[in-house]
Amino acid sequence: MNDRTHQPRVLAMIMAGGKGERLMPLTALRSKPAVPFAGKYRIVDFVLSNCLNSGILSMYVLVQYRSQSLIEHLRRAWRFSGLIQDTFITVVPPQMKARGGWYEGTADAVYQNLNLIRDFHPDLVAVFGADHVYRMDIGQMIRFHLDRRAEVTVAALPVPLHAAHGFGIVEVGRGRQEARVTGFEEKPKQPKAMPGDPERAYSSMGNYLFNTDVLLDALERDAAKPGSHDFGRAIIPRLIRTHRVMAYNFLDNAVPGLHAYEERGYWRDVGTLETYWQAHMDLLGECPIFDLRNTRWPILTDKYDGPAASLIRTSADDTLIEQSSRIVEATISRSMIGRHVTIEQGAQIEESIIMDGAVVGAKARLRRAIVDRFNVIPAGTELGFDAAKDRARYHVTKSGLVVLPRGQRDRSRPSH
Ligand code: ADQ
Repeated sequence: MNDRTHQPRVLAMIMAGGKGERLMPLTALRSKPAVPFAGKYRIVDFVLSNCLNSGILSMYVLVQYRSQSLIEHLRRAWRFSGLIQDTFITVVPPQMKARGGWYEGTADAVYQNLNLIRDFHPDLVAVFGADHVYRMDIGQMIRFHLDRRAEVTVAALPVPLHAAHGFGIVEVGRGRQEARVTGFEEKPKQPKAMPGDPERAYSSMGNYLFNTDVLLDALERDAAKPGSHDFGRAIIPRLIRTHRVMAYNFLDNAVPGLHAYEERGYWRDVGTLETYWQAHMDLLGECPIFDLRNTRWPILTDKYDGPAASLIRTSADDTLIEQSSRIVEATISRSMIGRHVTIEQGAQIEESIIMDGAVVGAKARLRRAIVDRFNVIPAGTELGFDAAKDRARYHVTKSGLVVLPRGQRDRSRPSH
């Protein structure tokens, strides 16, 4: 501990190498943490903002697949002045140290960078994913970790049983053993419900706090073993047998400035196109489930100096519109319109996500569409009205969301 302040010295290792295959085609050219969200943000901005707002200012971001877009975003948006010692966000590319290839799982990604942890001398290492949309005061998890004399803490929350097979499922003790992790199973085929709550399972958020010595030792041992080198599959299940591993209930987290109408403990896995779209819908309405207008817990991203959006003879209801967009004689409802979007005369847009630089041609009709950046939709196009027709030409999800890939940037327009 730092003797002067008694504050633990915390280093964040942000795992941002996820492929995000279920988000295709949005992840055709970029990793999942680099996928745009809510207009100007990228998914990675949520974990980085949560760290920053929680006073964690030393962060390594571990990248892997298709990392160019992510690296460019971090360079533009997340430059630190370096005026204060040990404040940094540094991208760590795959090191190929231990073996010749890519990282073999999340634990391997951290293992191959153990020198960075040793050099920093942290008391605690926060190993966090970069794939979620959420708002979390990590300081509260740290206090929990210290109060409970935990050696490892796993952030967890109840999720509906039908979705739980996609998560690490946590079992905790009762009575005096409350919050102590007694079982952990990564993505079980038949997840167990929580005691007293048959509808939900207690799931790991993929965010962990480790005492540094425990992490170093666990990763060294793991590296010597065959099999998967993964926090969820190997490290956590092993550590619960030998160490004091606690589960921090995210629903106890209280973030400053939360509006009364918001969902307490908002956390969304945006790993599929359906959940990605749904998380955008959560931002809408008079009382959104997740309201980005929170000045006490801002979600930060790159600055953009474009002019205000202009709406000309347009009806836009329950819609978020970013800077520099120009919309003429259109009808828009329940949608997210990114920066520098052009929407032409007579277009109709409903429950859709239109990303930066896209063009929606005159009289086009879009319903439940996700349009990636710079895509140009010709005049008169209809999306979301005839599933069979859509399927013949576009990527369409089970529930009928139509997803258009990124187009090429028009060089006469800004890159943001
Ligand atoms: P998943 O998200 O399915 O489950 P994984 O694909 O390993 O697990 O990704 C975890 C994080 O690491 C993501 O942020 C991803 O971007 C990143 N990542 C993946 N491979 C990486 C690599 N090689 N290098 C760097 N970063 C990498 C995890 C846990 C579950 C938990 C869910 C919650 O394993 O127990 O329930 O998160 O969503």
